[in-house]
Amino acid sequence: MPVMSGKRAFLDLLKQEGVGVLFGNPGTTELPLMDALAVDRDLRYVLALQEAALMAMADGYAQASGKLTVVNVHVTPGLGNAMGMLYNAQKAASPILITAGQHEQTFNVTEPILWADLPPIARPLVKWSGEVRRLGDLPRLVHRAAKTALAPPTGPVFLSLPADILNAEAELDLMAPTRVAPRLRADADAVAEAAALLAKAERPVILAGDAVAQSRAHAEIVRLAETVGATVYTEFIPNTASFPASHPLFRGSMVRLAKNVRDTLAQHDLVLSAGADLFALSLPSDVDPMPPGLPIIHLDTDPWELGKNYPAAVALLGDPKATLADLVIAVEGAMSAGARGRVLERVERVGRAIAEERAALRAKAKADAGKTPVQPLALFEALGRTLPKDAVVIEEALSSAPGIRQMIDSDDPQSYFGLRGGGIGWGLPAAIGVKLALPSRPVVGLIGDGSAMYTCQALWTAAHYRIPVVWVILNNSSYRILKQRLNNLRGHAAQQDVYVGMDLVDPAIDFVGLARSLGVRAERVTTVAEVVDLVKTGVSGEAPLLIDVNVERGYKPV
Ligand SMILES: Cc1ncc(C[n+]2csc(CCOP(=O)(O)OP(=O)(O)O)c2C)c(N)n1
Repeated sequence: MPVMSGKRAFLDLLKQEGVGVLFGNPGTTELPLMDALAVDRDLRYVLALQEAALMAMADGYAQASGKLTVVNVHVTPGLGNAMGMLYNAQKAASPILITAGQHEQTFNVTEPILWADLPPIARPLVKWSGEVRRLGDLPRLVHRAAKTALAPPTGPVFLSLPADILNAEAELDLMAPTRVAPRLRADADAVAEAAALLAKAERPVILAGDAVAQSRAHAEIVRLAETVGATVYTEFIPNTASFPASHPLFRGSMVRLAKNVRDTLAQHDLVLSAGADLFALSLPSDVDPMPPGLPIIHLDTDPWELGKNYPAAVALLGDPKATLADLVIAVEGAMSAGARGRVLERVERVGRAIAEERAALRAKAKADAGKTPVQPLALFEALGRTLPKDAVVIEEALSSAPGIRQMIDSDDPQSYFGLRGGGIGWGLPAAIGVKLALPSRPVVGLIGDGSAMYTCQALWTAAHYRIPVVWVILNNSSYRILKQRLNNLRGHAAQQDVYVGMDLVDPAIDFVGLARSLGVRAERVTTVAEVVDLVKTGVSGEAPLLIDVNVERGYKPV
């Protein structure tokens, strides 16, 4: 066995695990790694200037690539800064290995500066959290962490790397990676039960969750929707492209309020949740979003999610791609000739209703195209016609988002990524990670001005490495969604028309100045046509571009 240093072994272990990019922000405890990187020719180190930006960048990369993604941060404050975005990564089930440098183990008894016991800090937000205590354990623990992050249900893991481990040398067996084959098929009897329910349903609805896009199961879920004549929605929190947006049975996302969800679901006699969240709403309500007595077929990769909030008539533990394929075959076998005829009629009727709804939305968007400030729906409609077919949209548009899924066709599983966890500041850096993972595809981030300010340091990373992302900042000079919600409460704020802490004015944030100071080309515009022109140049360019657009700021119901 060769004698190796811990720092060299760590980099070699990452390469064994197929890692090509290391997202990091260094400090003294990471200096051994930075030293090893000085003579490494294979790993690309991507520096971000704040750990929240770093973590969201890594999350974008992990989600878009589906690969193990590695982050390195600096002791307690570095991990602390990353935690908000780690929460988002956990909700997105992103396979990320977060590592942090730690002081030398013999030094920690004195409680040096920046020190705290790291694994317990990360633990609530990861699948597994540990620290390397002996150099001989490093290979086993790195492989365990990687295997765990990638095993279904995927998710982040944490490993603390004390400096003495990285600096020590020993004879080391680097061992080898393990991969858990992900295509778990749900129990065959349960699939047959689910098929029997689907075959009889007269008004089925499918909720397509992130897990569908993650398992690249578009063909299978489309086939199932067509086989049973189901209306399809994505789950309520912004999510990935879990169903092709231009498909005639795709109705978009439901409005994320309990009453709306209930009113929508009440029109159906069976719900199939394919990896969707039942229900991750953001406001409590006296109305239960699930209509009583509506039978649920619940498919997920995570047993924790199955029946978590609502009893499932059938709970299917399995991978969507493998299980939906089985379900299609079982439903086809279980359906009577009469039911098949009714499905054809239903596909026609549901498809027509959805097409009419979209046409009306498009007409509204077109009618608003010349308005100033820019109406977000009009902007999305124009972008939908402009963006190349292979464009990838990263969305953190909050109050501006309604209609986005209907106006922009995101038809493949890597074409759209939305903020999963609700911790804003994710989208701007995530777009950089997505572009690094999918370099040949145009990447456009649609980001609220408030959200952009949480992690705007990421602009420097894009400029430094010349990563050609286009961001459109939907600038309403406010936390508009909070104003809308406070107005809706009809309390003092609504009566007095006073919204404390929600206006981003005085001074107005100069996004153009901010971006240019960090090396990113930027323009401020006021019309849809100007945005479209700039996006066209941006997506074919070699450098990042930020477009600051003045959008609708009204917050009262119209
Ligand atoms: C990390 C974090 N801090 C605060 C919030 C609360 N919050 C939710 S939306 C929002 C404002 C978003 O503003 P912007 O991005 O401009 O979108 P808009 O509401 O104007 O559409 C805030 C502060 C949050 N969700 N996450």
